[in-house]
Amino acid sequence: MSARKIIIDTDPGQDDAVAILLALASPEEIDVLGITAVAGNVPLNLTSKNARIVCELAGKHDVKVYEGCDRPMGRPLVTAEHVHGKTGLDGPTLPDPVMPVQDQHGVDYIIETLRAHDAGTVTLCPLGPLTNIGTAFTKAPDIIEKVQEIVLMGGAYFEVGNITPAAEFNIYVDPQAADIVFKSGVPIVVMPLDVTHKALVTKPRNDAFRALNTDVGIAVAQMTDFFERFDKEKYGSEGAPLHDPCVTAYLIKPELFSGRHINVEIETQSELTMGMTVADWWGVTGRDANALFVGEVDADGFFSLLKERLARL
Ligand SMILES: [Ca+2]
Repeated sequence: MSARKIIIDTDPGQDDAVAILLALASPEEIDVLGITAVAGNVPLNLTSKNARIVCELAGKHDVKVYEGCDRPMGRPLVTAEHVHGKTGLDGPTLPDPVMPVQDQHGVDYIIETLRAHDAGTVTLCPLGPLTNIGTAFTKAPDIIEKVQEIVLMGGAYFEVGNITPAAEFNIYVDPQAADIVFKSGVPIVVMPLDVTHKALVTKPRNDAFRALNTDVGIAVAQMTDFFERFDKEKYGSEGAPLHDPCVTAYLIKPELFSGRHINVEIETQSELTMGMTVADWWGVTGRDANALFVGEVDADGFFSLLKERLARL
């Protein structure tokens, strides 16, 4: 089987960084056509810079990184420096990138790439707010039917919210874009907090990254050390959840994950519950399923995959 062609749409973010590293370490399964940065965890100038820092950390200087939207489709930008630090990639000290940003706008890159490929041959992997994807679908509706699948990190049902009591960060930041994506008809796989909160970097798992004793292994251990402080304090859990790598791990080993095909709709009206993923987990609405909403992960399998692949870089 040939490698699956993907575009990673991202707002790094320490967990985005690990997701990108996992993809770049797995060329047999994943062909990263390009990376589009979006404003989210931190503003666009930093997510774009961080995406390039991560490519260079992986030794992949030839990956093309594009800057997409610098703010949500219809709301002011909300960021999350309280989780990820001022740079978005706090933890390790990594050199500024020398790779350039591509001239083309990230949204135009997504449109052009999908138009240039046969229908059903490119997968979109959003790891941040869905602004770039929602904007591309609005600007060029002809590309929607060309997308093979969208595998995204966002939302929650049982875990409800992390940025508000009702909403997960990525969906909350741009609910309008998320609504467009979930109504697009494209097959969607969702990695909500329900599953990412089961992918915890415990002390032994962090030690295993560090023990790789490579630049990548040490940087990943330092990144997870950094945002673990926040999560331990907030949730009292035994380690930080590795949200975004669930997306790229799914592309490599989908058998590590399980969930339900259900209807998911996005709250775009109520300020109280703005960005909530209204997930019909119990099948009470009769509305058509539009997403595979993942609930379980084999965490040991997930971390052994990560360790094995990161060791290659
Ligand atoms: Ca992210």
